[in-house]
Parts: sequence; C-alpha cells; structure tokens
Amino acid sequence: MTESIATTCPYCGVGCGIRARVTDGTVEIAGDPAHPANFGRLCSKGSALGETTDLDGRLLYPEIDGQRTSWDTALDLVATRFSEIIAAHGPDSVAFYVSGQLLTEDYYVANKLMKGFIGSGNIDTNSRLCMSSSVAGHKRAFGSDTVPNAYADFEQASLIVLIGSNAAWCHPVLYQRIVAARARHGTKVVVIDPRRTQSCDIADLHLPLRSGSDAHLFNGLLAWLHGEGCMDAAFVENHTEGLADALARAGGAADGDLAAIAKACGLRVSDVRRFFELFRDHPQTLTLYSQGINQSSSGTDKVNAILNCHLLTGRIGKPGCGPFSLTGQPNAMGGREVGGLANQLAAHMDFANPDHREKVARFWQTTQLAAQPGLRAVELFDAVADGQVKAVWVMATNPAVSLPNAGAVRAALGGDVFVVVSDCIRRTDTTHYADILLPALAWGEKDGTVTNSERRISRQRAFLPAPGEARADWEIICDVANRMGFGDAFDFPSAADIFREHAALSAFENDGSRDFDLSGLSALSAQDYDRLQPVQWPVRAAATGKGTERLFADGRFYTPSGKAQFIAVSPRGPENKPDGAFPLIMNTGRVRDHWHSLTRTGKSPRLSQHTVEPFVAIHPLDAGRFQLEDGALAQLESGWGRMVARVAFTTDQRPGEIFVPFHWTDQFAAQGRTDALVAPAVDPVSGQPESKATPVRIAPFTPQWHGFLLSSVAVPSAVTQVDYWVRAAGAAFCRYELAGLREPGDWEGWARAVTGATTQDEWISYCDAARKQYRFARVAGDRLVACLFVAADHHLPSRAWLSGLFSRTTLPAEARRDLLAGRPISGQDDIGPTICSCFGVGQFAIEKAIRERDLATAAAVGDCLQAGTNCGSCIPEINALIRSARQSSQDQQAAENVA
Ligand SMILES: Nc1nc2c(c(=O)[nH]1)N[C@H]1C(S)=C(S)[C@@H](COP(=O)(O)OP(=O)(O)OC[C@H]3O[C@@H](n4cnc5c(=O)[nH]c(N)nc54)[C@H](O)[C@@H]3O)O[C@H]1N2
Ligand SMILES: Nc1nc2c(c(=O)[nH]1)N[C@H]1C(S)=C(S)[C@@H](COP(=O)(O)OP(=O)(O)OC[C@H]3O[C@@H](n4cnc5c(=O)[nH]c(N)nc54)[C@H](O)[C@@H]3O)O[C@H]1N2
Ligand code: SF4
Ligand SMILES: [Mo]
Repeated sequence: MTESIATTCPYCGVGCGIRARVTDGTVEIAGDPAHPANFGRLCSKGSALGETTDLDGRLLYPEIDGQRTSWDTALDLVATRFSEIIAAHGPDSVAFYVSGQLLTEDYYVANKLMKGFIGSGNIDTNSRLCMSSSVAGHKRAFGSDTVPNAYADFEQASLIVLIGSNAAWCHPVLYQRIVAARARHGTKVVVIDPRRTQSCDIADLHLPLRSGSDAHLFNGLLAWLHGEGCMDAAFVENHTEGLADALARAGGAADGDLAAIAKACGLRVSDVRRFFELFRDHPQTLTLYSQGINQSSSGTDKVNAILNCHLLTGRIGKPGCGPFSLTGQPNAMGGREVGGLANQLAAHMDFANPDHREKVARFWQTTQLAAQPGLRAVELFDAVADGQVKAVWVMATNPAVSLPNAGAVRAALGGDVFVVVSDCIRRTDTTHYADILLPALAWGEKDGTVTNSERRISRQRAFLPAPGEARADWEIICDVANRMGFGDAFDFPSAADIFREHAALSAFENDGSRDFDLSGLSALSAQDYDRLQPVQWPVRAAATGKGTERLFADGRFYTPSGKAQFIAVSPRGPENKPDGAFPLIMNTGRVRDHWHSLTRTGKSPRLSQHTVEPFVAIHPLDAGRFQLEDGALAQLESGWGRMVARVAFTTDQRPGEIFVPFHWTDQFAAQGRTDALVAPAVDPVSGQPESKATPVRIAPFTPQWHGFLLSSVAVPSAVTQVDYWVRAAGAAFCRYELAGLREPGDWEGWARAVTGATTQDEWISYCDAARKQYRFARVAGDRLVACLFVAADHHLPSRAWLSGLFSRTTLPAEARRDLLAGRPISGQDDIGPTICSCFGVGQFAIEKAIRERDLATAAAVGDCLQAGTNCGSCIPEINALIRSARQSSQDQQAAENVA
C-alpha cells in the first residue's frame, strides 16, 4: 500500500480534489475533504477513476507510420518536418491543435513554442468548441477574460439561474452544492434549457425556451428590469458605458412586449413574467451558464445579453451574485491563462496591443513573436484541407470526433498533411490519421497544475509510475523545440520551472494592469510547488491580508476607460434553419457517466452501463410524424452526414427539437458519430461552432434482425462487420448491441464464431427460424462464458440479469435453466438498467422498492437500496422514478374511481 496522494480530478471544470492510493495494484479513489471545490464529494465519474487507469489500449511507445520507433527517431522527424515546412512555406504553414485537458505547464510551452519561436498564431484548442464565446463576451464587457466569482457564492445567492447548463450531469458536485444551498437557505432555482433535464429536479421554474432564443429573453429582461426601475444607477453611472444603445436594441418592456418575448422564445407569458420577477426580486442572483449559451452562432451575443443584465443591476463584484461561466474541461481556465486560443497572446495579453506584444517578446527573449492571431479550430482544419496548413500536431484532443462536420475533418487529416498526435490511447479516431504517434503520460502519472471554473489553481500529482516509454506532454514539446533550435528557451528541468516562468510572465510589468497575476507564485521553490495548496488567482505578491480577492469589487474593469461595457445585442436564431428536407433541430451534448470521446469512461464497467448506446431523445408527437418506435433504431441525416441511434421517446423534449449525445466514436460504435452531422456554422466573434442546432431529418432504420452479445472472452472482429454495433464495457464481460441488414446464412455457425465456441465447448441453443428467434450460450463448467440473443425486432430480454451472471463464480442451477429465457423465471429478480452506478442498482429494483414499500423520497430509496448514497449523481433520476410511480398510482386510482 502506498501513501495517499492529493491530486485533482481530470474530468470537469469543477476541479474536485481527490485522494488517490494504490493498494496491491488497485487504485483507490476518494474525495479530498480538504479541497475547497468539493469538500470530499465526487460524482460518478470521479468515483470510478480507478477503473480507467489500467494500461489496456494505452499508447506506450512512439510510432512512425504505425511502426514502433525510438523517441530520438520520432522527435527528430517531427522537428525536421516542421522545420522544413516552415523554411519552405513560412510559419503559418504549420499548426498545433491542443486541449483544455493539458496541464498548464504543457499548455504554456506549446503556446510559447508556436507563438514565441515558430512565430505563428496557429495554435488553437478544443476550448474554441467550448469556452471561446464566454472568453469573447467577457473581453467585450470587462476588457479581460474574467470569471469574477467563487463557488462560495453559491451559498450566498438567493436565486440561481442555470442557463444552457445541465449541471446535474455535467458539473455534478456543483449541482449538489446548489441542492444543499437550496435545502438550507431556500435558494430559488430557475433552469433555462429547451429540454427538461435532470437539473430541473430542483427547479422552481423551468423555461423550455426555443433553441437559440436566449438573447431574446435576456434582451427582454434588460428592458423590463430597466422599466421596473431595477437599475443600480450609481453603479451604471460610475462603472459602465453603453447602456442607452443596449436598451435601444433590446426593445420595449411593456406588457405587450412580454408577449412578444414569450413568442420569440416559445414560452408562456406567465413563465417569462415569473422569471423576470424572480430576477427583479433577488439582488443575490447568480447566473450560471455553459454550452447551451456558448455553442451557438450567436454565442458571444448571448453571453453579453446575460452580462448586460448583471451590469444594469450592479450584480457583479459582490458576494452571492454575478455572471458565472462554468468551464467544461479540467484545465479550460488554465488554457485561457497561458493564451492557448489562437487569438490570445499569453498571460491575458493581446495581439492587438503593441505594448503587450513587445512585453511578451522581451520576456521570452525572442525576435520571432507572432504578429497576429492564428487560425481558429474550424478554419484551421479547413486550412489543412486546402493545403495551406501542411503540418499539424494534435495534443490531448480527438478532433476527428469532436469538431463539427467531422467527416470533412477526417478527409483533411487523411490528405497530404503531416499529422503528429500526442495521446495516451493507441486507437482513437484521430490517431488513425497520425504519421507520428507520441505516447503521453496520463492522469495519475503526470504532474502539474490545472485551474477550475472559479479560477482555483490545484496540483495534479502523480501516484502511478510512468508506463512503457510515455512522457509528459511538456517534455515532448520541449524536446521538439530543442531539436528545432530553440533550446535555450525550452530548457526546463521540471514542471515546477515552467510554472514559475508562467507565473513570472503573468506578473511581468503588470502593476495591476491585468487581472491574471500570479506574482505571489513566481518564486515558488520546487518544494513549495510540490506542496502547493489550491489557490484562487490573482495571487499578488503585494497582497495584504488573507483570503481571495473579489474581482471587480472596486467597480474597476480592464477596458481602456476602466468601465464595463454594455453590448447592444440583436438576437439571432441558429444559422441553419429547419426546412422541409431537414425539419428537426438536433441539439447535442452529454450524458451523466460518459466523458467526451469515451477514451477513459469507456473503460469503466460502472460508467458504461448507465447509457449504453447513442440515442435520440424525441417528443412522441415528432416520433409519430416520422413513424418511429420507442426503443427501435433511427437513421439521422443532415446536410453534412448521417448516423444511427436508438430512439427514446420523451416529453422532456420540445416538439421539433431532438437531443443526441456526442460521445460515440468508431472505436465504440458503427455509425454512432454525432459530429458527422453537425453543421460547421460558427459565431462570427468567437469562432465557436454551433454544436447545438443542426437541421436534420429522421427515419426508422430497419434492419433484418436485432440482437446483443455478452462475452467474457475476446470478441472477434466479425462482430464489427455487422451494420449496427455498439460496444460497452461490463463487469467481467463486454456488451455488444447489434443489428444487421442481412442475416448470416448459418446462425449457429456465426454464433459460435462470435462467442469463440469450439465444438468441444458446452453450448446451449434455442432456434425458432419462423419467429427469427435465436439464442445461444457458451458455458464452461459452472460459468457463463458468452451469450448471443437475436430477434426480428428490438424486443429482446433485459441485459441486466444476464450481465449479472458474469460476476458469479458459479452459475446456479436455476440460472442455467433460465439462461435462454434471458430472465429469471423463478428466484431472484431482474434489476433492470443501471441507475446508480456506484452500487449497481437498476431501475426495476428501485421501482419495485418504491411500489412495495411506498417510498416517497430519494433518501428513503437510499436507506433501502443504497442507491444514491455515495456520489448522489443519480438522485434526480430516482426522484423521477418516484414521481412516475406516484403518477401511475394516481392514474390507477382515477381509473378505479371512474369504474
Ligand atoms: N458527464 C459529463 N460531464 C461533463 C462533460 C462530459 O463529457 N460528460 N464534459 C465537460 C465539458 S468539456 C463541458 S464543456 C461541460 C458542458 O456542460 P453543459 O453545457 O452543461 O452540457 P451540454 O450537455 O453540452 O449542454 C448543456 C445544455 O444546453 C442545452 N441547450 C441546447 N441549446 C440551447 C439553447 O439554445 N439555449 C439554452 N439555454 N440551452 C440550450 C442542452 O439542452 C443541454 O441540456 O460539461 C463538462 N462535464
Ligand atoms: N456535437 C458536439 N460536439 C462537441 C461538443 C458538443 O457539446 N456537441 N462539445 C465540444 C466540447 S465543449 C469539447 S470540450 C470537445 C471535447 O472533445 P475532445 O477534446 O476531442 O474529446 P476527448 O475525448 O476529451 O479527447 C481527449 C483526447 O486526449 C487524450 N488524452 C487524455 N489525457 C491526455 C494527456 O494528458 N495528454 C495527451 N497528449 N492526451 C491525453 C484522450 O485519450 C483523448 O483521445 O468536444 C466538442 N464537440
Ligand atoms: S464533478 Fe465529478 S467529474 Fe467534475 S471534477 Fe468533480 S468528480 Fe470530477
Ligand atoms: Mo468542453
């Protein structure tokens, strides 16, 4: 057993502290009670981190054209090719595409190499797809990219508005903090999202506004608040500019105007009025926003429409109120600090400011500093496609999956461009296109810092040995810089040395002119860096007193006039409108237990059982229009691509809008990639893609057969030749959902092939060709090895009971007898699909307990079944089951009364 190491979760921007310990090769994870982001709590993803640190599928050695090579050979080749291309075509012919999942130290040297020494602005990051509209909105309003708040404000707010954020699933520990604050102080919660999400579980009001209509709502709010006399006149007068224009553009606020606003947003007038009144009545208002705001062709305007309302009411720079952009990735904020976006320079300094350029050049001692911003993500891959960019180095991101119009990105990467990919995983949709693969250390192996949504810098610390030949990203970048002849500027013996330089740059001739100031950390010793406690910036050397400085408390902003700017906003809907050919709007986003392109959460059995397949959530009215059946498969098509997904009926969707998660890749599914369909429309100011509003059409996907395979042994590639397959990790088995347009000639032969059964193996089968029902099980002694179930349609037995049999050391006689029924005919129950991933509690088990024991609260369910008592991420779902049980018992009562 090793000692427990304090580190930080590598998933979302909440930035939870973790204590990790390795015992007999097993990684044990616990929340760090001392970390101010989570005080010991973790969500389902953080809790299951121990299931993702194995070396299965890892990239452990450098490769050139798919062949293992030495580090020297690989690094020489990267440096030579980049240098040759730059010499022949200039610095703008090369690019880096990096990620908010790099550590600050990695990010800093990548930015320094491209902007400082190669001399091009062509380094952009996946934060372009994530935070760039917030960055642009902040800069327009505040003159700086500042998130002024802290999580502690949650406890002081009396109204929390969650707009375009499904925090229950995407920032779960923050969401739980809101739940707790609400229970203690009666905090009001408003959720503004076209879908009824799990976050609505605690909403006093949910506004299911029409996709993309947020600026109508907030423009309306601005005018209405002004009309109601809610302006903080002194604040507006002394600390802001531009209100008159913003108001003129926002239109009126009279009663008739509320109706117009409600109409533009597809909302009830009474709901709009209630929201406005809540906002009016709660000076302590915190507005939390995320991708429903940012990922839009008018994302920057939406951000500013929100900021305008906070400026009007002076609700900024004070406890318990403010606009609070939630960052997605663990180090999205750190990336903004170093200047990882193509339009930023470094340390919150700008290309547009000659003084900043001069300072950065002098600090870095370079004559090569890029003179202007580089290409932004979508443009960058367009430039790869048209040959303008001839070499691209991708680090810690999976653009072949996550960029819009991903088919075109693939074509670009597959063209005549030199592609270097640094990743931890050998096979991803992006490593597929790499000329050179560089193995990076993964979470648990690497050391450095990350900054969370509240600007809190925390250490990530290694607790596992470096596997194979993997190296830290910063080392790889510095090695290449060295070989390109920039050695002196990249001679960093350790991550701590990079951090010190980063802090020193932030402090360099700052004198209060920039909010991002780490002068207090620029002389950190190696030991202090190792022991660094979570700290919010700014960390000024000259700071007196303890505690974090509240930004904007003095009403001073970083614009030339020192005043915050109202921005006049003209609301625009999504760029691509639905029409006869593509009548539905496809919204995309995340599910509770998966992270992006599944390279990590896809390894975890616990996390993979909650949402097993790509799905399309659709209102039953739309489903009826397009002849879809709940639980069957559908084909989705846009002007850019197509995919296949499982249909899920829900009245949580607005008619006319569907929701599809974007997690699945070619590694986990056939035809499951959502970004193949997403339009490459971008915000003109921020360059952020409109990932949430692509017009699509939908039709039933009608295979000849449906099936599933559960197997504890290696599954041959024959399975991935089937037209539709999705793979999910299970506890001691692997699950494949299957469907085929053609039937194999010989089902028994195919079943044996995919379960790896020889004629010697014990084999149970059931075949009814007339009903197209085939069921096979391979058994070894008293263990289930694999089973395959096939039917003419999607009505197949629940996988939960069969799945449970793989963890049994001996198969009970009755289970063996019931095996091909796919359900326990007698004996124990089928628990149903996973709801609580921590304790493996299924939906049927929870429903049964609610029914039989008359349970009325999630806490009562927890007492009875443990569900929801560890991380609590499933509590909104348990509450939904309680509500639906209550509804059906009321319906039953009503029916009996009528009878
Ligand atoms: N489980 C999980 N958590 C994650 C991640 C993950 O992959 N999985 N990723 C992390 C990252 S990088 C990010 S950026 C965050 C994202 O966190 P969120 O932004 O909360 O997540 P999303 O699901 O992308 O989108 C949020 C909501 O925006 C809504 N929306 C769509 N269009 C509109 C609109 O026009 N207006 C409004 N008001 N809302 C709209 C969607 O219906 C959706 O519910 O999550 C982080 N946390
Ligand atoms: N349709 C649609 N598309 C979207 C979004 C959406 O809501 N809808 N959201 C967008 C957003 S907000 C985001 S943030 C992106 C996320 O999209 P991506 O960044 O493409 O997704 P990830 O799966 O997180 O990719 C991270 C990669 O880095 C690797 N990796 C992990 N750790 C390290 C490391 O330390 N070093 C190195 N070198 N590699 C590492 C992983 O194995 C993985 O291959 O997707 C965007 N795309
Ligand atoms: S909320 Fe969950 S995913 Fe986000 S940092 Fe905390 S444990 Fe990690
Ligand atoms: Mo993100």
